[in-house]
Amino acid sequence: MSSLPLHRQFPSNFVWGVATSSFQIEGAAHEDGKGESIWDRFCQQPGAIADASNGDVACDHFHRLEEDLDLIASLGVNAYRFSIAWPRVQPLGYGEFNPKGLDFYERLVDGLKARGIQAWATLNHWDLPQGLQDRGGWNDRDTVHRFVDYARHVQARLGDRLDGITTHNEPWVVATLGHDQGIFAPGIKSRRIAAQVSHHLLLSHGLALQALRADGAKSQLGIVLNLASCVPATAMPADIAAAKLADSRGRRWYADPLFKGAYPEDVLAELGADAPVVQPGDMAHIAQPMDYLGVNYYTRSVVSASGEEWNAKGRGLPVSDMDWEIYPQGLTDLLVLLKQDYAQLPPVYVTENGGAFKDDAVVLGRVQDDDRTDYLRTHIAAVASALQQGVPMAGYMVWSLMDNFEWASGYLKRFGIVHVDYGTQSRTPKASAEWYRNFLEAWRA
Ligand code: GBH
Repeated sequence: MSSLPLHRQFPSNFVWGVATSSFQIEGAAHEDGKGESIWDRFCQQPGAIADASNGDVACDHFHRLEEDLDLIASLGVNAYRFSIAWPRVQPLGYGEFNPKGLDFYERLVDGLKARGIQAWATLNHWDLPQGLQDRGGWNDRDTVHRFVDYARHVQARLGDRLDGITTHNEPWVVATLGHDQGIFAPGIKSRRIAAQVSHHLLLSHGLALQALRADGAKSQLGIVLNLASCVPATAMPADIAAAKLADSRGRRWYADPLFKGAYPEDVLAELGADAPVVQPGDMAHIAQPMDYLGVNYYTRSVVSASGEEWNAKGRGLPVSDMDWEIYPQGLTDLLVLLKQDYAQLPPVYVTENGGAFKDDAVVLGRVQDDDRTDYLRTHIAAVASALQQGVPMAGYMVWSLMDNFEWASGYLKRFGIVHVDYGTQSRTPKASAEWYRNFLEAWRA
């Protein structure tokens, strides 16, 4: 533990940001030639979204760009992480590009640059064009090549002004929640398809990196993984083995191919005939060197051999409004583990971290979300601790800039450091936003 104040534990070139994604904030679902995404479609499925809502309006960010740019700048961050909606840029995901599609993102990026804020763009934060889903989606190998075309198109227009480009946000979520559990779009329930999808996501990442570099990339290129530290529920050997397998499924299945060019043997064995079809050369494509790794961290994962869910709340442990345990030490443990396991580990950004809390009440113009402030402060301290242990930490971004469409939870869960009143679309920075601003001011001084 360092005795320096927290803000002094980070170097002056550290990247501090807030993050969002296209589907969760933009709205304008049918404007300027935008095509349908698999999330537009999924929201129509009865029972799929807790409050039966959709992304048609969301935070109306598409129409409130200038106001939101000023809001971002007011926080004192030096980076903003957002995503580009593929169906805006190429309505069907194949064929014609929409000439208007990138206008909005160009205004966004130029607005960030004018305010001295780095622009970090994610190409796929889950809103795949429905047109591609109709052709098999990520299960179809052709989608890999369609993604590379789309990535090149974005870079050709914006690449000179993007500080970072992320190929995919959380491929585990797309594969497992979208294609195995079916609780996220496109709502498929097949372990075999999910495994193939994960391979195609990784392959498209590697091929996109190669293509973007061949085109003269000026941005830092990488991927964002959702990672948890996995710990056994007890010291019983069976639980220890179960935790090891859970770590292989969630972390190593993605990070090993990226950094070591191979899928972990234990998961391959578990999948058996459901293992993905891997063509010669695929693994080498996937293992392209990256300029950075993005890590999204929310909670740890406590694993038991019985498969019984770890009920943190029932055990009296602190949880957020998602019922995810609040466990900052897990972030340090995870980052240290990455450094231990991967000799090639590039600079690491925590690209998402934050919590949902019940704070939808604006009282006299204030939202007093002390629970969120505590969450952010303790997790930033966990990053500082990883830095001291030699992990090449380069940045930290809060999820999220503002309350938004929380996927299957609809608008019922609020992750923002800025409150959104969905009736009026008025934005109110919460106490946590003030804390973050003050923290960054101290760090800059
Ligand atoms: C991220 O997903 C997304 O990138 C972002 O769009 C989203 O809004 C944000 O997080 C908040 O959800 O399921 O109880 O076992 C995070 C997805 C969250 C999936 C933690 C795994 C483990 C807890 N991950 N979750 S649990």
